Amino acid sequence: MPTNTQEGFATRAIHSGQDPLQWSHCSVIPPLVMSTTFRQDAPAEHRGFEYGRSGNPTRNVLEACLASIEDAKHALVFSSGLGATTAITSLLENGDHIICGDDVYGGTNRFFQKCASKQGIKVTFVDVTSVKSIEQALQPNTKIVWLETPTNPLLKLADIKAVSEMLKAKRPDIILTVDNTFLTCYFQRPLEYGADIVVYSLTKYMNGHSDVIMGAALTKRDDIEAKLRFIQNAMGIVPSPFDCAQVNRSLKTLELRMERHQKNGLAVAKFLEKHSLVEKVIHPLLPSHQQHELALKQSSGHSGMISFYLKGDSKKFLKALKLFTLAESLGGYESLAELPSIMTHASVPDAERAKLGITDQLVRLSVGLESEQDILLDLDQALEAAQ
Ligand code: P1T
Repeated sequence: MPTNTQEGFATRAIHSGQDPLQWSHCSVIPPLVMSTTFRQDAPAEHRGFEYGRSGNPTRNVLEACLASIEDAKHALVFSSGLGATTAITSLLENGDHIICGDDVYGGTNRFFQKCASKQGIKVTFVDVTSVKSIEQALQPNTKIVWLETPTNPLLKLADIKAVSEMLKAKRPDIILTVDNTFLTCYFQRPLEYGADIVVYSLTKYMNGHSDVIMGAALTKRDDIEAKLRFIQNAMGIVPSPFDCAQVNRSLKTLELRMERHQKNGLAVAKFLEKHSLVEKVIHPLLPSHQQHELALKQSSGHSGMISFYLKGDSKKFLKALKLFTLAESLGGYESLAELPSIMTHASVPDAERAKLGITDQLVRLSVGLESEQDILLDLDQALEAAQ
């Protein structure tokens, strides 16, 4: 018999926070509580819930389950991934400074450049593959270092442990935040490497069914939780109970889905790497990836995210796809393809995009859970059409 004291990932995803005995009716599936308000026994005397924005039983279940699978102490969910980003940024004051990776989701870049700046928050974008670049960008008013790893869309990696160690030595007051959307806690555990906050677009792999927009922030720190809990309610960036129930259901299959995304994604990466019309494939588990060793050290696998440079006409390629859907977003069971330069990353200023290499030849794939052979056949015929 195994002697593990901690339950396995899938067991926790299925059961954490969901003991039927906590509800008088003992429903096996957590109840979906849609009520926006809760009866009080006497003025300001309630049984844990007063108003749906401040707290909701279905939301609590999801937050408990998320905290368990991430090995965080606290999880807070928000109305979108960018809602979580807004909440975390609201920890700062006018005049504070953020260091953010230069290759991040276009909406994150836009939020920092166009919204956070209006609150008087300064942002420096740096290449987070280099700990030195981050160290050199530190300012006395720096309050957050924001890493996305792997990055969107170029799948570059930041060494979370090395960044955390540098910050602990130089500036332990700085909050290290890691966007773990591309890998999920199934493949990568930033808190174990010293991150203070893990942030998610739950819209992606965590929900995995492309039918919910939601975000989350997870932390082991009570001080950060207390501030974010206040912000969640006071700023009103909350998701609906229905959406919470959807994501909670989706987490049950996270392990199964991630394994299959990884298998299909790797098959696609190997196929593309051998194809004459493909200039370069970016996938952290390919030995050709510039940080392959770090990928093996820092994560236990990779999702279905792949980017590649095409020699042919990328618009013709995308139009010719039949099984893959041309659409933004990622992490759902269905395969998606997109052109970051004019879709997900159109809001990144032209010069920055050019510097990073987000050209019109760069295609991003979110490889889904369909049959491997059908995925490969579709790519093959679309590559033919792109000649
Ligand atoms: O869409 P939303 O739930 O608000 O999440 C924003 C977000 C945050 N972090 C990462 C790494 C992301 O990829 C995203 C959203 N990304 C897309 C919609 C996309 O197609 O890349």
